Amino acid sequence: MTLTVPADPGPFTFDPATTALVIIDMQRDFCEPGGFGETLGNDVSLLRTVIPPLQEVLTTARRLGMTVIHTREGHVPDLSDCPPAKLHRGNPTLRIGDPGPKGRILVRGEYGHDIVDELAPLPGEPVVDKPGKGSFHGTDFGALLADRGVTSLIVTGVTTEVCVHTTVREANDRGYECLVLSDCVGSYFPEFQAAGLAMIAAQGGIFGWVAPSSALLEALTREAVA
Ligand code: C5J
Repeated sequence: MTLTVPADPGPFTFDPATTALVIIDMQRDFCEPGGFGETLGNDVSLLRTVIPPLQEVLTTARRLGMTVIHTREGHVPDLSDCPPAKLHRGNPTLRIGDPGPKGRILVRGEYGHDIVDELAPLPGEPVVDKPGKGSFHGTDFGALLADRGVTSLIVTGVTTEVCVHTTVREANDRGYECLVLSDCVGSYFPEFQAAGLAMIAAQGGIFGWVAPSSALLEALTREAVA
């Protein structure tokens, strides 16, 4: 079954049976006050705007039995998987591993590291813990996709220009077709949001396709009715 979504730079065609909804790093550490994002001086409310449309996409994907994969950026408690360059870079109020209001910043197992309640994974939905910005680096993400016969990705989450972009670039190089949902990805910087989306679809879709979630939902709803 092939579905078509009107997208930029042109129609995105996919088969829901071989497509995964990928939800990148919708963690309290990025989306709620007191986490990693806020320690870097960011306004986390900008990221929270993606939660309602993403909830709708997630509900529909689950109803249709599509593969859903969540990711979380973070580090093991002894920080042995955190390169010094990442640990010491910038001037945050709290560094990775420091105790914060939601537990140790960006450390696996801590409350702040986990996914926001609104998008909590269901039992059986894979959660990929990644030490870097990309979802393939240092993880079993590629193997999970291969095991499930996935060839296309619908990419959502935060932040557009960092972990979403890195994942889409990694996926593109590995031959996956990626549709990025413009209202289901978010940035602390409106200008990066606009540029990040434009860069994906530019040059005939150099990294993939971009469409609003309404366009995907329309295609999936037609599938559910058919
Ligand atoms: C960042 C991410 N921005 N998930 N991580 O550090 O995009």
